[in-house]
Amino acid sequence: MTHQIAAVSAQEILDSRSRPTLSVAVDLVGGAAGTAGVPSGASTGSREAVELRDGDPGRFGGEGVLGAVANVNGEIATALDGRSFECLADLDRALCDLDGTDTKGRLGANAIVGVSMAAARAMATAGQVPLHEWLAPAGVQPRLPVPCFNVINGGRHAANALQPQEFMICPIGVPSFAEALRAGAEIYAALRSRLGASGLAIGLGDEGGFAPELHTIEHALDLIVDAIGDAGYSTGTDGVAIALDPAASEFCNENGTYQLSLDDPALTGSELIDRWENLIGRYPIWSIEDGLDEGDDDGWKLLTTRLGDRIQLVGDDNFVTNPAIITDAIAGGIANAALIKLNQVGTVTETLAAMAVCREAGYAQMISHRSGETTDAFIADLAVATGCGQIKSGAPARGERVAKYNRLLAIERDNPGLGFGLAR
Ligand code: 2PG
Ligand code: MG
Repeated sequence: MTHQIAAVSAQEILDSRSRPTLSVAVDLVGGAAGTAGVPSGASTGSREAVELRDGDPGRFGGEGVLGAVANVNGEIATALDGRSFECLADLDRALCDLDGTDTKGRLGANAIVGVSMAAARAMATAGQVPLHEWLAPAGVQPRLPVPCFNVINGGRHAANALQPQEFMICPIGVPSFAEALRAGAEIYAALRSRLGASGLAIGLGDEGGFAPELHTIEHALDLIVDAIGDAGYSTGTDGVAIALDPAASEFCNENGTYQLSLDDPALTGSELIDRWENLIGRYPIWSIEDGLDEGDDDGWKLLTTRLGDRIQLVGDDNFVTNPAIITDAIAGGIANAALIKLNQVGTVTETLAAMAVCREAGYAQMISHRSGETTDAFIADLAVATGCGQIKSGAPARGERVAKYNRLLAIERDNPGLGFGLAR
C-alpha cells in the first residue's frame, strides 16, 4: 500500500517532568492521520541518538525544543510533503538521509522519532488495522507483555539517597495482563501503607514510584517483599518477581569504582558483581538492567559469565537500542537481554531492527518508557506487536505511566486470543 504524505507538523508541549518536548502530527493524502508524543530520558547512554535542545537560558532553562519543532515544520515537512512511501522503512530511511549524520544530531532525534511514530500511526490507520497489528514483524507471534512496575525510585529519578534507580515488581506468574495490572496496583497500595506506617515519605519520583529516604538496597527490597505478601501474592517467577535497574553508569566514579551506597566505600566492578550475586541469592530478583557502567565491557563479560545463566541481564545505556552496537555486544558475550527505547535510536524501523537482532540471538527484550513521558501509548502497541513479553512503564500510577498499561488492558479486551507473559 502506498502512502502519500499530505502534511507534517510539530508543536512544543510539556512532558511529565515539566520539560518541553514535541507533539508531532502526520497527515496522509486520503485523510488518515497520526500523532505522537516524544519521550525523553534523564539517565541517558552516551551513544544515544542526539536529542536537540535549544540551549537558550532565557526559555525553560535552555531545555526548549523550538529548533527541533522548526526542523519538523520546515526542512522535514518540505522534504516529505507530497512524497509517497511504500512502507515506514522507506520513510524512516528518508528521514535519516535528510539528517545526514550518524547521530541524528542535525535535525534532532526527538524531531525524527516523533515523525516516525506519527507516520506509523497514520499508515496503520490508513490500512484500517490497530497499531499493534500493523507493527507486527513477519513471523512473530504477538503477545501481551508482563508489566514491570517501578515502585521505588532512586538515582537520577528521585531526590533521595538511594543510588539504584529502579526497583520493579513483575507479576510473571499471573494468568493475564489484567491480573498483572491488578497485582501491581494492589502491591503499590500495600507498599504505600507500609511506608506510611514506618514514618517514611510517600512522595513520588519521576516514574511514579515512591521515593522514600532509604539508605540501603536491602531496606527497599525488604519493603517490597513485605508489600507483595501484604497484598496476598507469592514472590518469585511463579508469582511476583523483582527486577532492578541500578543504572550503574550514574554512580560509577571516574576511576571506574562504584558508589553504590553514599554511606559505604566505593566498590570495584568485581565487588559490585559480588553484591548483585549476594542479593539474587537472598531476594526474588530475576532481572538486573545496567548492573555495571556502560563503558565497562570487561566487567559486563564477567557479569554475564557469572550470573547470565541465573538471571536476566539487560543492556540499556550500553546498548542504546542500536542494532549495530547490540550486534557487537552479542558477539562479545555481553548481557542476555536488551532494553528497547524508540528515542535512543531515533526511528521505529531501527527499533524493530534492534529487536530482530536480539530475537535472532536469543536475547530477551524489554520495551521501555523514558523517565520524561507524555500520554502517548505507542510502546504498548510495540510490545504486543513484537511479542517480546516484557514492558516497563513506571509505577501503576500517574497518567503518563498508566496510559501505556491502560492501552494494554484495552488490547487484551479486544483480542481475547492473545497470549500473555514472558516470551519463551
Ligand atoms: C532507564 C530509563 C527508563 P531514563 O534508565 O531505563 O526507566 O530512564 O529515561 O531516565 O533514561
Ligand atoms: Mg535503564
